[in-house]
Amino acid sequence: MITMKDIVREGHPALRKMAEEVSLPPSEEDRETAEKMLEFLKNSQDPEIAEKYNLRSGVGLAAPQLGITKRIFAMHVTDDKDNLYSYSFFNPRIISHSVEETHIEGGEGCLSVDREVPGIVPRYKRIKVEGTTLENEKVTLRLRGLPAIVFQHELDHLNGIMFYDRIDDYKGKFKKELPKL
Ligand code: NB4
Ligand code: NI
Repeated sequence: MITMKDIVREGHPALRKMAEEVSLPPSEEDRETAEKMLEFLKNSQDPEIAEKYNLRSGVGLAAPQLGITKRIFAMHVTDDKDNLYSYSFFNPRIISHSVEETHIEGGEGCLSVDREVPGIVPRYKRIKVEGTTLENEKVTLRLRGLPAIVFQHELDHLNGIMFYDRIDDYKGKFKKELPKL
């Protein structure tokens, strides 16, 4: 199983690379990676398992965070109506997005960042996305609110972007505009 020691931290080059497309249908190895990533998220949200293995809780995890620079990420998160969005995606992308933006009130954190970085991270409020699932099915989803934010945070990892690159008043060398389609 994946634990915190498998997750690379800031400074690891994988976090700043553009991840490679996964060839489809996914290889057994890529499917196992994707499956383990989703399992990590479930474990991290289970109080007993999280305590036993010292897992920080997560709603998303991207392959570059395991040092694997491939376009794979997992999300396991519920929206405000308690709908569960539990997926591992290969080659996920945003098809279209709202003009309207949103953000998490208290800012974002990252399992690859062992410090708190205060500041608002602007995200699109609504996105239409597609990706290939563990079952090798191409799916299209409309996401809003937290699931949309999680998808954008994970997609950023596949493009070498860290959440603090997008903080309004952050003046680092990696400061990013939201992606133009
Ligand atoms: C990814 C998220 C950071 C902001 C918002 C939130 C948590 C992460 C990072 C957007 C994406 C991981 C991946 C949480 C969390 C709410 C739901 C259900 C019950 C506990 C769980 C806690 F853990 N971020 N952590 N950070 N990342 N909400 N929740 N709760 O997931 O670095 O790239 O179990
Ligand atoms: Ni992250």
